[in-house]
Amino acid sequence: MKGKIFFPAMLFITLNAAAQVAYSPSPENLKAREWFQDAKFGMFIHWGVYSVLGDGEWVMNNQGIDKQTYQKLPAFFNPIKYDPREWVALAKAAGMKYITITSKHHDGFAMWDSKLTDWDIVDRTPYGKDVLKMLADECKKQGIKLFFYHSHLDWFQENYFPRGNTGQTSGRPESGEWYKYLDYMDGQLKELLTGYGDVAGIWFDGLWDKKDSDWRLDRTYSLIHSLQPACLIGNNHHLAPFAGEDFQMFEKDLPGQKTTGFNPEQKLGELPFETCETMNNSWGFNLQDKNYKSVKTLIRYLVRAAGYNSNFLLNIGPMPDGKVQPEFVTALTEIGKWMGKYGETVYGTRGGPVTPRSWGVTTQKANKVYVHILNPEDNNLLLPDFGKKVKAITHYNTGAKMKFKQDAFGITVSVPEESLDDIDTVLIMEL
Ligand code: FHN
Repeated sequence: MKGKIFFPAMLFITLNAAAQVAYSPSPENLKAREWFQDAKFGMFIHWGVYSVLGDGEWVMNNQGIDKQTYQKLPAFFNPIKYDPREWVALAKAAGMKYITITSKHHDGFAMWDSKLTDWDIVDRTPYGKDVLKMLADECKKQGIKLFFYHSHLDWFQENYFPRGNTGQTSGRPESGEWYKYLDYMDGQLKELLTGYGDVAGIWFDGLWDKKDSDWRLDRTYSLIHSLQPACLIGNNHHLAPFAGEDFQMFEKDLPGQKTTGFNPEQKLGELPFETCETMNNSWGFNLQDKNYKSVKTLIRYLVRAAGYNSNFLLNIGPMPDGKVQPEFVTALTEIGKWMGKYGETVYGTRGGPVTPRSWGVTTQKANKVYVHILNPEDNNLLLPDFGKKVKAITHYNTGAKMKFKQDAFGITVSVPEESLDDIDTVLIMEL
């Protein structure tokens, strides 16, 4: 790895120099990327010992809890109602095709039976079971793919030193061996990639905590791809993708939209996209957060994401007893009903020929373009010309033929008031 930094073009980009050099994705990996883009909709799960406090996954940092005190938490984590069958069934009922669960969040706690530490669910909690293994087995049974969210950032390990911008109150000594930490992280990833069946992807997060460090991404990414070539690597570093990554993610934002402040430097790459969002305002279980987004808002986010050629990863933060809060279950079930009806216009599509507009988005599959009108602005909709002859336009719900005209100015289609749907009015344009 070190030798690569002599490459003049890379000298000034520390992280690029550390990424998987000369990465050429395997055929299995390319196939997995296609699958990923077709799948479109996944369930994000933030679950850990922090859930006990009902104050989100950043509670250790935000409440300034030191390591000593935080270690009391696992004793209260006893999710006796955890039933992976229910979780997977819920994801499927919502129309989701994959699950991405936190194997380790920033508190460093391993949600599987790690042999490299006792800071894990089997060694420290009264529950004593490997919840990831249980979930992996169930996903396999129910035919849904599993990704692991894995935090680079670790507020617990002493070797995570020099420390980054967060976790300053954890009470760790002012010393540590950085490369030992990276060895430990790679060792844990190896456990996940060798003991849990096919892992559809690793979703990294937390690199932004120390973005100028030598993260040795080359070694980590190569390890993952050598163990499971089809495993898709994504990294929520909020920058343009590095070599060795297989998809690009956006947090609480559609690709290229820098509305949240998370992604100011983020550039769009060529890889498949995914955007993630919360159902209220929290990732990990938050007892007081009642800011639930409506089903309509969430469906529209999913549709917009598809129009931006992106997947949508929608988060739940299960409760410490292992149940998913009823508000989430209800909303996901409703979304699933909508997907049952409109799935054709989302799954297997790519961003359509008309780029996202204020009125909505387009998606496309073969010779069909799905026009999703989310904010109708007029009774006539003008689509810019995209160089293809339109044969017919029909209303997705009713099958009614829509009046339209195609000329040098584009395609004008009449969308009368009575044809509008409150969530999404979909028209099929046949090319
Ligand atoms: O700090 C995390 C946060 O807890 C959560 O996991 C989200 C999910 O995208 N990502 C991080 C912030 O970028």
